[in-house]
Amino acid sequence: MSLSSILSADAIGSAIKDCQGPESFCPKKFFQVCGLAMKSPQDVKKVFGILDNDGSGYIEEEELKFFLQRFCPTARVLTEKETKTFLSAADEDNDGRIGLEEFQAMVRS
Ligand SMILES: [Ca+2]
Repeated sequence: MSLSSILSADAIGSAIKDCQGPESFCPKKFFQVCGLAMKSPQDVKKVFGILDNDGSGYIEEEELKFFLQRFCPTARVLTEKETKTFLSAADEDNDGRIGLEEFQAMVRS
C-alpha cells in the first residue's frame, strides 16, 4: 500500500510545493490540496496506517516530523514548531499522539 494508490501524484506534488519553505506548512490546506479531505474514511484510514510507520496505532511526534516525506521522499522534514502545532491541532485528548479518530476528524475539518 502506498500513498500514490490513494492520491494522485499531481495533487501530492502541488501540496508539497505549497509548503516548501520552513514554517509554511498548514495541515488543513495540505489535506485539501493533496485531495485527502475528499477521500472516504477507509482511504483516510489507509493513509493513517502509512503515517503510523511503526504500526503502534498512533502517529507520534517523531513520525509526524517526517509527515511530508511519506508523501514525497525528497520533501523536507517539518520544523519542530510545525510538528508541535500540527500535533496540538489534532490531539484532542492531549495524550501527545494522534489516534485514528483524531486524524480522521482533522482531515475532514
Ligand atoms: Ca506510531
